[in-house]
Amino acid sequence: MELVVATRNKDKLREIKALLKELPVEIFSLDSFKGVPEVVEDGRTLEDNAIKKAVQVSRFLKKFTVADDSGLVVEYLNGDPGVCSARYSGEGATYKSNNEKLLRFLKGVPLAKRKACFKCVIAVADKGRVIGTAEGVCSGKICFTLKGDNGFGYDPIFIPDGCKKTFAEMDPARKNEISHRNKALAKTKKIISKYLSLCL
Ligand code: ITT
Repeated sequence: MELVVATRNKDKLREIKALLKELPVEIFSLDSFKGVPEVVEDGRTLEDNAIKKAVQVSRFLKKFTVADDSGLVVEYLNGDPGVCSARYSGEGATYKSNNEKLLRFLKGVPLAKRKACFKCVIAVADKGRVIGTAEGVCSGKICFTLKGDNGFGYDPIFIPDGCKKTFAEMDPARKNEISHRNKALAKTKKIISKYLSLCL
């Protein structure tokens, strides 16, 4: 069976493929198809955007689709960057410019006030219809400088609770064991299994 992951983010796709490796599905990203219209991520929440991506792509490609919308929620910044995580530092934002902006905004803030969490919402859709959504959260704090070369996005500045290393300093398999994406995908697998057995 084929499963489309409605993303062009290769880092995200790598993690999703690793986390779904035991499912009997062949995974494709949007890069495998020509002419898929860009989905405007203008929702107010991660869930809005995940649903919008999954529904539009599954309708266009007529294929079973999952979409991941995720972000970093920083308590001291009233929840920013949140749903705007990808474009936090504006037009042409990069992982580096986003991390630098965040650290600048937290300059002088002590560790006890640097609480944050990653949130991941996955939406599952088939032929333009939502089958279900699943959320995963990983809590931690923002450190003071970028550390580590693994992972992507905000991984170099995020230390999960109970850990001493940032996500970017960890082995990728360790991040996958405890991440927001793992938690959301564990629930997603149940949604997919249930739906597929109903469709058999
Ligand atoms: P698609 O919409 O094509 O899937 P995107 O990069 O635009 O790709 P999002 O809209 O979900 O994805 O934006 C999420 C941003 O949050 C992403 O670009 C990263 O900067 C950050 N992010 C998401 N998951 C992350 C993770 O596991 N570790 C670090 N940063 C992450």
